[in-house]
Amino acid sequence: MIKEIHEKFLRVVPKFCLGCGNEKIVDSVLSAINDLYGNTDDFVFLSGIGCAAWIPSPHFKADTIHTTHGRPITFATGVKIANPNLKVVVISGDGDLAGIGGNHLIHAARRNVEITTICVNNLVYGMTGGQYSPTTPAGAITSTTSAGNMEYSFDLARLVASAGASYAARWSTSHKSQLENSIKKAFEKGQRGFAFVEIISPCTTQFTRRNLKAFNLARKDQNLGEFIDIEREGFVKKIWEGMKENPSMR
Ligand SMILES: Cc1ncc(C[n+]2csc(CCOP(=O)(O)OP(=O)(O)O)c2C)c(N)n1
Ligand code: SF4
Ligand SMILES: [Mg+2]
Repeated sequence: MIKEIHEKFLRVVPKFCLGCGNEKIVDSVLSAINDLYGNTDDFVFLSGIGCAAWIPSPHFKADTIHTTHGRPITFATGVKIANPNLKVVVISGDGDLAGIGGNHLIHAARRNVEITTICVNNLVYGMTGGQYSPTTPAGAITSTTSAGNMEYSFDLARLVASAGASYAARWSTSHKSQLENSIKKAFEKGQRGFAFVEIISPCTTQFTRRNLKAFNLARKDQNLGEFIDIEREGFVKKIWEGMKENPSMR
């Protein structure tokens, strides 16, 4: 089945480092789309910069926008405002979405912008050499924390839930069926509000080999599951309703 899904949805078969979870995430996202919709006709995928940002672009045979570092949510908000009928999906990394783009993440959640965001949390800046990120567990060894990370990490799914999102969940790449169900839910919820799925997928090249202990600690600290699932009026819907009632808003 996955072979047919690859033929149907991929321009090129992804090649990440050996053991990298990004290939599993490609499969989970595409399987969820295939089950729910059978095609990507109404989708626009946006990503920032980093290994995770390569998941949709250039791989997906679909409309994709590879944006600048930290900014995919801002572009996604613009796309959704321009055409609210589209399914707008951001797929990017922890550094991109919670480091340089952290402010956009919390404000999109606060505004309840109708987009789906999938954050691949590999616990470091993978692409640029394994520097520590805002989600690196305390004590972890990275290329910039050789004596152990002195900082505490964000609990991303809870952060986004408390900022105002309609949906927030966290799974790991080892939880295939729960992850795919959450992605499906986030596609549907993302048409009515801000929907967020964090995927724990430690960078095998830059993180796991140095940090088996810290990774196990991180797993114990950060529970998996759904952290919020509510209905609130979305930002883009309000903008379009406002424009109908008050044409001077246009
Ligand atoms: C403005 C800007 N600053 C820094 C960089 C360098 N840079 C590229 S990717 C990246 C980190 C990406 O980390 P993450 O989003 O976690 O993606 P990963 O590679 O770990 O999947 C950085 C700092 C850049 N491209 N642009
Ligand atoms: S550097 Fe890390 S995140 Fe990037 S492809 Fe390799 S294993 Fe995956
Ligand atoms: Mg990362």
